[in-house]
Amino acid sequence: MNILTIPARRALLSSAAVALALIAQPVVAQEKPKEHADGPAAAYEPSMTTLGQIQVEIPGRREGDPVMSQDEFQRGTKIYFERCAGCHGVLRKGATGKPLTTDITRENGYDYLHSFITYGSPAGMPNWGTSGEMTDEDIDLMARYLLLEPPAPPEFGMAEMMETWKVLVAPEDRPTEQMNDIDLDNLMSVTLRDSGEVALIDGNTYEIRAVINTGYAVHISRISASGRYVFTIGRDALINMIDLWMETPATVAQLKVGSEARSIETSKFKGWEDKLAVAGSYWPPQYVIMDGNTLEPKKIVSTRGNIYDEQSYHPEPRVASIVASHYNPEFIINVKETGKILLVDYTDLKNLKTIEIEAERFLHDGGFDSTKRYFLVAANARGKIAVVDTKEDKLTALIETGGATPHPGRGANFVHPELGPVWATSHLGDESVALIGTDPEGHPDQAWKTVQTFEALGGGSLFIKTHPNSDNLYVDAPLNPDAETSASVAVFKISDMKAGEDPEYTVLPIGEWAGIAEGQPRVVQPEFNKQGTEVWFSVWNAKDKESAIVVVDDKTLELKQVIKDPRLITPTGKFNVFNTRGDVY
Ligand code: DHE
Repeated sequence: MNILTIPARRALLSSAAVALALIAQPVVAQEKPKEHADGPAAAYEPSMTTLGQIQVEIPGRREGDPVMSQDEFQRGTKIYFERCAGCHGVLRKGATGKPLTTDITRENGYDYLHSFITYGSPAGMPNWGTSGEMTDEDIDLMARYLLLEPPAPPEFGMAEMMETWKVLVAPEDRPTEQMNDIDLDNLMSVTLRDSGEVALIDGNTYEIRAVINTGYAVHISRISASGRYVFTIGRDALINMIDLWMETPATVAQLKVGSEARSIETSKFKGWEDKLAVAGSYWPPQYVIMDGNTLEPKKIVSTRGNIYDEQSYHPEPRVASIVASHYNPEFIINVKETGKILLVDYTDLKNLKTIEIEAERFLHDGGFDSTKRYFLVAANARGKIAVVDTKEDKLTALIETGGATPHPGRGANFVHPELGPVWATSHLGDESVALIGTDPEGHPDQAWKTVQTFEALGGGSLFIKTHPNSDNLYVDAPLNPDAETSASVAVFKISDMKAGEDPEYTVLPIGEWAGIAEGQPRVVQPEFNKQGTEVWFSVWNAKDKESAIVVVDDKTLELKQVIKDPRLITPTGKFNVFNTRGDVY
């Protein structure tokens, strides 16, 4: 397939064909249970794989409990944490999925549970049995397992953290100036998901300068305000702090902050650059503030508490995205299940001041507007974007995007020719892109509203991106069930956009350009170089198959480079040092 220009609403795949596997949320109304996808899509709902490794005891037997051996219980726990806990919660108290506490499961009984697991439900429960994902034996095991009390995984406090803390190169032994010739601002830190590594790739020469061991299924990289340190976090909650000034960049400190985690950030306010780091965990539900030079844990704060609206207690509210304010010495911490956004003042950890904003449940990912004053975060299972004014420290708006399951990554900021400054998100559950007005001064009528929606390639989009120097908006669709769609990207020309009119888009066959013979690679997460002249895409294949990174010239939309290397195993997120540290997107 060559580059293709398509009028909007004639996408590669009919929007109705999008039934996203494992997006177990009620937002996509469906008549029949969802089918499972395989490969990367199946990995999308949180899978608590690390928790699944923990040894647990069968809680005290009660009368009528099914008989289960310790081995069976251990296996049931592993399956539960890997496949069910993401939606139903570690303690089975419910999240996007229904609660599965024993008062409910015992009332429903073994036969009901068995058939529910086998056939799924229209509300979003996957059909684990009929899809072939679970064997009859496992379904029987899980139906019995759910009749027993859930095990509580261990907490992870200061004592446990201190046991994992390692300073591999002390601050006084680190270089006092940059010891390599890398253009650090244009370096890309690339997640190699299934090998648990990051590749540091030179943005000018496309050369891999280092491959560094990180946590299990490493998730994101964030960069210190100075640009010297890269922080990575694995799903096993292991943080690596990498010093880019060393001759060959390497890990200088490590800390494990829990059993399951997804987010990490560093302090960015003037005077606090590189001073502190913060990480949020899925389990235990908490965040930890660390020394920004050594990762020494300073303060652990639990996020357990009441859901913002119904004010009932939630035992395991996971920490989703975290960003650092540019307007105040604060971390902005998004707590998923309670729907609260915490603005944590990091200037005095002994007398910690936190502003707690009531936002919306199921907060997930988000980014700043172009002025960096407003933070926009998706409450994705609620179809909304919450906007926080980080200067005044209050909720500005809660906006319906009109689409199913907004998933912005950090979003995309640009000036719409007719609507003024906007921030954009794409959606997991359908093909729509929503633009939200972000200029309350210059365009008060458009501010904090969904001012335009239009269609991109198809559902299953995860990330959207542009750059202040670019006239293009890129939208991926890696979780789309259609192979050609999931290997392509839609590009919209910003200067051609008109209010109320669906823009045309160009389709880039990135997967085909990668020239990969085997597998079904998905194209994920556009990321710009520092100058905004090139955009990089991961071509994400299975672990045992070839993957690649494809670099596109932003002006001509032509292929510029295909980066291939046996070390590039399952590349997904890419984090340009300059753009990530400055929140340029
Ligand atoms: Fe992510 C960001 C959670 C699956 C790639 N992901 C985030 C953030 C959270 C999150 C909370 C925001 C971090 C921040 O800004 O501080 N992700 C989760 C999950 O719970 C989920 C759904 C399932 C799981 O078990 O982890 C999940 N994520 C994935 C993937 O399958 C992806 C596509 C591939 C991969 O590498 O695992 C993936 N997530 C990413 C990326 C970002 C991210 C690339 C950062 C985007 C950015 O531009 O900043």
